[in-house]
Amino acid sequence: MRKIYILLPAYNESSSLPRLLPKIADAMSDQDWNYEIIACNDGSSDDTRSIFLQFKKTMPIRLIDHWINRGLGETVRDLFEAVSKECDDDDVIVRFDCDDTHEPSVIRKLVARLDEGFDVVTASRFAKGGGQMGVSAYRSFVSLMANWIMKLVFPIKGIREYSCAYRAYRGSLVKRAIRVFGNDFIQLKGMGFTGSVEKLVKLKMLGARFAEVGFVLRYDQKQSDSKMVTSVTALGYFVLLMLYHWPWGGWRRSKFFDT
Ligand SMILES: Nc1nc2c(ncn2[C@@H]2O[C@H](COP(=O)(O)OP(=O)(O)OP(=O)(O)O)[C@@H](O)[C@H]2O)c(=O)[nH]1
Ligand SMILES: [Mg+2]
Repeated sequence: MRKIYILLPAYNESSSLPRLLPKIADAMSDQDWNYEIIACNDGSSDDTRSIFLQFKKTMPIRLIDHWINRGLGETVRDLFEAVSKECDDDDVIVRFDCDDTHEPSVIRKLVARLDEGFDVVTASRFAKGGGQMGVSAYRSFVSLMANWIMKLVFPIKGIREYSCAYRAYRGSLVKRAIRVFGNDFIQLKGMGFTGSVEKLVKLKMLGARFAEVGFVLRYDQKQSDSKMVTSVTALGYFVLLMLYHWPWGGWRRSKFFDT
């Protein structure tokens, strides 16, 4: 039977996890799927670790521990490495945030779209039925501009949502990405939240087919503090832009279709 792997990067999310984890169990209960959560507690200084261990008694949770905070890039790298070792080609890998702004009920829609023949499906505020709640006008404007610029500089057919990392990936694609890129699947690990766009770019280089489904970002439910350092992430996007478009050997010219 096909398995759904849910990857959760978590840093100081003790206020959100007790609300989020039961929603995952609920979303999975009415599906004919096997599922497993692979969570990485990234050196949290709050109760994140013990909350995962508590829920592990009743839910299929595997916990990876970083004893020091390594940042989102390294955490997501470790999660993808772990899942690529064991997933089958037909399995589905879903990754979303632990801050209770990403509703697990969307997983069903992501998988249905994947089954239409896509390799990566993004939960998108900009697709039909999408939107956001509780986001300030200023933040909405910045996010809209950022996504518009990314569409311009990293055009990917089927993608309008670049900054939201709630996505489903086909198992075969993730295995191939780790085989081809290794540790460089997420090269800009230290550059804030850049890795989530870098992954799209790298998967495009592998010839992946992308699609979106509409989803509503529930920022009104956010309990934990924001961990995004805007300046580092903006710098990361600039570095990614350079690496991709660099005229002498930039990634844009690399093709891995035959690997
Ligand atoms: N492992 C790890 N995860 C992190 C780190 N910082 C943030 N995260 C996780 O990454 C996800 C996204 O972090 P958020 O703070 O929600 O960032 P965001 O969604 O881009 O922006 P905001 O919701 O405004 O904060 C959450 O699941 C966090 O727990 C970190 O240093 N290490
Ligand atoms: Mg968030």
